[in-house]
Amino acid sequence: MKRRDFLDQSSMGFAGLLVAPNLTAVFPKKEIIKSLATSTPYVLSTWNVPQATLLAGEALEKGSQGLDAAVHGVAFEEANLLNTTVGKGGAPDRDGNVSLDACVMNHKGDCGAVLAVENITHVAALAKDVMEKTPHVIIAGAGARKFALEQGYKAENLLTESSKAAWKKWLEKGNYKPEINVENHDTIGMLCSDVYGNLSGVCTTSGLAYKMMGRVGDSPIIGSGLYIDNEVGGAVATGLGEEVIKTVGSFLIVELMRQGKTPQDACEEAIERIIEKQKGKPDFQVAYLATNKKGEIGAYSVHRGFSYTKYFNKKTTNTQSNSVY
Ligand code: SD4
Repeated sequence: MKRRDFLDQSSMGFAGLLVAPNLTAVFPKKEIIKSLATSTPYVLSTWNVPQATLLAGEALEKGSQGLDAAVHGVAFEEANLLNTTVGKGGAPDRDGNVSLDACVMNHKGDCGAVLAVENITHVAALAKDVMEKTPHVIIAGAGARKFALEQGYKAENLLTESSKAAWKKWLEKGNYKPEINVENHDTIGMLCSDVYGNLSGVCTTSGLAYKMMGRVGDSPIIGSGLYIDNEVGGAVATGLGEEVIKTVGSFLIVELMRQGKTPQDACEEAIERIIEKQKGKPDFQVAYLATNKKGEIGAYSVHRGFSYTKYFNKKTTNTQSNSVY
């Protein structure tokens, strides 16, 4: 029996019993923004990032492949000094180094990632270069920086004066605790469905503010921060990466969609997997955003405050997701 046939049958049979019951009663209205037949392009981004999402959408309208459009879109936030969670201007680690993580995955299932890279702003593009120009999937740290310089990327100081001042203030107490994130921008996970009906994605971040030096979160880990299966759909994550990695969140969501769940139900189940392991109400945020090949969208988070931006029909809109708490 082919794996697909097995999964189709199992979703109707015993696998259903293995699925944890939903903890919450809130089910948002299903939003379907395209049918497979129309191939109208669309973009979904974590958080409120209208400009990045618009740039990606416009590239798709001009016929860009999904991954090219996503890398182009997130580059705007990577260069945005006011965004302290992505690219240049990102918050540093506790030793004052800004180190960036990113990964990309395309409709063919090819992927690339860079981990803990210093001095390079456009790490999503660099992850794509790892995918396209090397025999590897992941390059980390000094090796990723070296590869970037060989490819012609500019070495830059990514620590801005304001990020430095905020870090110095943090050092006064040096009390490290992941914050519940309710900001209106953060790690960008972006999913692009192009005019060819193909799905690709990118995830780019400076990671947790004041992390330990060398700490890497979920964002550049294929299957955790991002996963695409062009037969099924794609998912991206934001929030406390350690919790996403423990449940391989984005891969889990795509596999749940493969078994027949809607993106919304799949995101809710992935969040519930995280919550089940906690004793009581978690003091961290995790959020997921997903889409399937029908163009259905799902978004869900542990705490209130997560929103996603959508580009469709030449317009961007920002939508608050539902949450457990
Ligand atoms: C990380 N997931 O490094 C990232 C951080 C993030 O919202 O997404 N913050 O764990």
